[in-house]
Formats: sequence, C-alpha cells, structure tokens
Amino acid sequence: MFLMDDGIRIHVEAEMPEGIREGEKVPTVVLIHGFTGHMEETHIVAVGKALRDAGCAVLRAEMYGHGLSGGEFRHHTIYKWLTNLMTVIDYARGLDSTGDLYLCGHSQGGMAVMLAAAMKHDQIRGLIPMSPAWMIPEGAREGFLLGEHFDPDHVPDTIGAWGDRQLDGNYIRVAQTIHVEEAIDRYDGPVLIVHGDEDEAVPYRYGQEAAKRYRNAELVTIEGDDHCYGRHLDRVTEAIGAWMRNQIGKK
Ligand code: FER
Repeated sequence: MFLMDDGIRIHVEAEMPEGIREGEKVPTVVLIHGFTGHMEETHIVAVGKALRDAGCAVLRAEMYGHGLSGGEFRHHTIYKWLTNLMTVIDYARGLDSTGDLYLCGHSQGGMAVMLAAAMKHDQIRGLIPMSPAWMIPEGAREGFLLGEHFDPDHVPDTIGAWGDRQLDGNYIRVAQTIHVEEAIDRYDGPVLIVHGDEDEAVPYRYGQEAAKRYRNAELVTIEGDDHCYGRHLDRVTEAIGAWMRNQIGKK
C-alpha cells in the first residue's frame, strides 16, 4: 500500500503476526532500510519475519527516493526521511491493532530511527538501530562521505554516490545540521543495537559508542560480520527476536 506524505507516496507493507484475535492490540514495529536500500533486501525481510515470529505487527516502509516510494534518489535528504518516518509512525499509531510502537532501521535508516525516536520519545516504546550510520553528519561536517573528499564550506552541487548514482549537495548540507548525540540523549527507552565488527561501511565503533551513550541500551556484536550481515544473519534475527520477546514479556 501507499501512504501520502505531502504529495510524495510512501510505500508501506504491513504484516501481522500469526494467531491474532479480532480487535487485539499487538506490539508494532516500523522497519526501514538504509542508503540505496529497500524493503525487499534479505536482511530487512529476515528481521521483519523475526519480529513477527516474536509476536509483532511489522510495517516495512521505503523512504523518499528509495524502493517504490516517490521522489528521486538524488534529491533525498535525512530531513525528508524524517518527515516520511513521522508520517508512517502516525499512520501506525492510528491503526486499531497497534499496541506499543517500536522503531527499527538499518544503517542510514538506523540513524533515522534514532532521530525519530528522540522526536517522538513519548510515543516510541523501544528502538532497534542496526549498524547505525550516525557518522554521516560528522563526515558531512568534516568533508568526507561515500569515500570522497569535499570542501565542507563549499559543498559541491552534486556528488557521486556508489556506482553511477548522483546525490545533490543538499544531502550534505542537511546532514551537516544533524547532531545525533542530542537525539541519543533525548531517548531513554530500551534500545538494542546490533552491529557486525567487520562492517566495511559503518565502523563498528559507532555501534559501540551509541550503546554506551544511550541510558538503556544493549549492544549485540555480530562477530565477523559485514554491513548487511552476509555471514551471520541468523545471529541478527535471533538477537532481535529474543530482545523483542523480552520487551513484550515485561508488560
Ligand atoms: C557513507 C557511508 C555509509 C555514507 C552513507 C552510508 C552518505 C550509509 C550506508 C547505509 O545506509 O547502508 O559515507 O554517506
């Protein structure tokens, strides 16, 4: 299905866990992909299934310029993703089936859910950043992103972004304004961070540092794994499923 966010269509797939009774409220998770990603990526689908097996409804959503959602990749910014996320969160909040609401996102989507959890800290029961790419704002301010150097005070109109993709400099200008540390400090709900210690795209220490800074976080290290868990996805899904069952059990 599609939601509309100020004229931009947002592609969302809502899936319920098995064995739900009519009218029952269930924990609900909004799950998003990373930079250049989409909702059918192996790791996103697998995490969605693990969350449903744990008893959650899952709304996989695709952000501006990605998957089947509207907007051009080159025009996407973190701000646009955040307004998209708020639209999806508010849609989820309005469903009769929604009980507690959780956010889960991978990489750039992991950073986005960290920011959204801070903005909506009173509405979000728990947070699962996967390999969160919260070094992006730092890189944007220092002049190094996507393996390329640039002058952070004279941001180019366009930069190359993986393969033959192009990205507007406005992406960088937006990222320069973002301070993820403040968002971390504004969220005190339970947080699970999963991160492979051989991540080639987002250094593992960002997972460690975020886990240390959150007041109520747990870090699960996926030993020997890469950015999209190509080697040990089963450990990721196990960790997330176990954490979620524990959260649900606390109620
Ligand atoms: C970068 C490294 C990683 C970057 C973005 C990412 C925009 C995001 C990765 C992902 O979302 O999977 O330098 O710059």
